[in-house]
Amino acid sequence: MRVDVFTIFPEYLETPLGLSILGRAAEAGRLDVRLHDPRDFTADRHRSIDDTPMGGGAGMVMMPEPLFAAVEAVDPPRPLFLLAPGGRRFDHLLAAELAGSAGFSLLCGRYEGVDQRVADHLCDGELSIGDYVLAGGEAAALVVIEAVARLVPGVVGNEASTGDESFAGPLLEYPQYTRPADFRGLEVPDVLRSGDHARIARWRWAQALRRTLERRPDLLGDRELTGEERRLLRETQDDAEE
Ligand code: JF5
Repeated sequence: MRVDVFTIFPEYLETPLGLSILGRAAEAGRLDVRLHDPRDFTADRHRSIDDTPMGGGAGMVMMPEPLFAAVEAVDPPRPLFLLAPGGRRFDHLLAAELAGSAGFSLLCGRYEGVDQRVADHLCDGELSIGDYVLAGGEAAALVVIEAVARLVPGVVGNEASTGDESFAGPLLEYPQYTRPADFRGLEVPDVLRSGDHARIARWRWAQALRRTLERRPDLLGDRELTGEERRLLRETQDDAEE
């Protein structure tokens, strides 16, 4: 998968792209992230990438020339998304869609914004990672790349580990524990030490369902619980009250 990123701060992304899952994916040849600095495509002496808002007002706006020049010179994989608070909300479904493609590209906005002609005539769409304003799109680009990359086949070593996790299915994750069984008197639930795999699977499903009902009922939509789910909650009532 190829991902091209247009950013005036390529250094912002370099280190995280070389670490952990993203670094290994790059080394394995499964992920090819290319960083492009629009400043390298400026024509003027000062290598300007921003200018004052036409019509007046505070702050600076990213100029169209260097952004168009950079994207046209590179001819990056499409779609090209502008990262901005007003975009389509990025979520697991879109991440999975992008993970199944050959590639895509991201343009990081900065300052008070980007000349509207960039959004309208250069990009294919806008993506938002949430309802808050960042200083620039770089952190959002990293979120998108990481969420997509780990769904690309072969990137996360354990294929099973991305399938049944939160947001892949309709439920939140069940709680995980590791050794020691007793940490400062805080004990790992007995069921997980029982070796009874059917019971463990049922307990985990109950926990996931309970957590989802408590923390994110919106994920269940307006559907009724199935008979099996209601039985499960009743069966594991005691665990919940521990
Ligand atoms: C940006 C103008 C881009 O702030 C963001 C953002 C928030 N959610 N998703 C992205 O992007 C940077 C700020 C101002 C354009």
